[in-house]
Amino acid sequence: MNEAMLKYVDRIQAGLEALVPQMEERVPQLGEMPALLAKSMRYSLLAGGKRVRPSMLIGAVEMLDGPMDQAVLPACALEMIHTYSLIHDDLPGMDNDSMRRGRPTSHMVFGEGQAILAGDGLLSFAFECMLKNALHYPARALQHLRAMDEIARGAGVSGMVGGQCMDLYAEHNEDWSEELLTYIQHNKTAALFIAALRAGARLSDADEASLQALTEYGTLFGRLFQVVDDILDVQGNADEMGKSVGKDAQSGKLTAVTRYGLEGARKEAERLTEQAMDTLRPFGGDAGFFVTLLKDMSHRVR
Ligand code: GRG
Repeated sequence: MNEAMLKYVDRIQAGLEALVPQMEERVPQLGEMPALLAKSMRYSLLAGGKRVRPSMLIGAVEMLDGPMDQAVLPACALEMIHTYSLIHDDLPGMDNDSMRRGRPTSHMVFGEGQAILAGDGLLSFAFECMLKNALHYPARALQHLRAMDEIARGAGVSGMVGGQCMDLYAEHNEDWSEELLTYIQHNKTAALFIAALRAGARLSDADEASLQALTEYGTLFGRLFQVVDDILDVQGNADEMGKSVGKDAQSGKLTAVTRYGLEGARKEAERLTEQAMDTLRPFGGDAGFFVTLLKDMSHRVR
């Protein structure tokens, strides 16, 4: 993990700890979250993910001279949404995985029903926390609502949920077009990175040109992230990745590797890296964090 990211991750970790605290196990009072739900939410949330998406949100705010103190909560909320997506993605009805973030998956520990609820809980709690935060800054409520709008759309039906829908669809259909693969990469994976960057830009009152450049970076970075994940599914190590590998071809998934082969996917990763680097030009030396993030990502498959 690079140095700037470590600095962000400390704040994110502290924010998450405070938002979903450990609770005493007893029958909950009216209006209280059950300790069991807090436990299953914390189990996945604090299992040591890389925190790339929330770091990107805070990184965008820092690059654009926005209010860093107001960015931590939306960043934590974004990580809750990402964690919910991982819990649901691992369920028997989706990818049916038993390991995630180096631990048994939520449904292996808490059972399928409680795992579904841990995901539902994280998704709804993320919006509850962001709304509370927006109300805490009445003079800047519009910026917070705009940031929430970016996150809601990135996570939703025309974003991540839409991408996951087409990912599952492709497992049972022969229509493996380039267009479908791009849709899946863009929506299932890139949409949350784009949302992180655009939410950071909204909190910072960024101009249209910066929003556009960050959208392009998020799109290319997110597609690269997915292609790297596809390559590592073939050549990666389960211990290092904290999840099972070698499942994509077996379960008939449409990925850069199953569509173009390993060499084709590597070339695609190089192309996406170069294009993403170009999108950072308007930010000059201020974009150091995003340059490093991109280099770290592309080096994972070199
Ligand atoms: C269930 C609505 C819904 C969506 C699921 C996130 C997702 C969409 C699917 C995960 C499948 C997958 C392996 C995608 C590859 C890209 C990805 C999102 C990897 C996991 O993200 P990391 O590497 O994970 O940032 P950590 O644990 O570090 O946060």
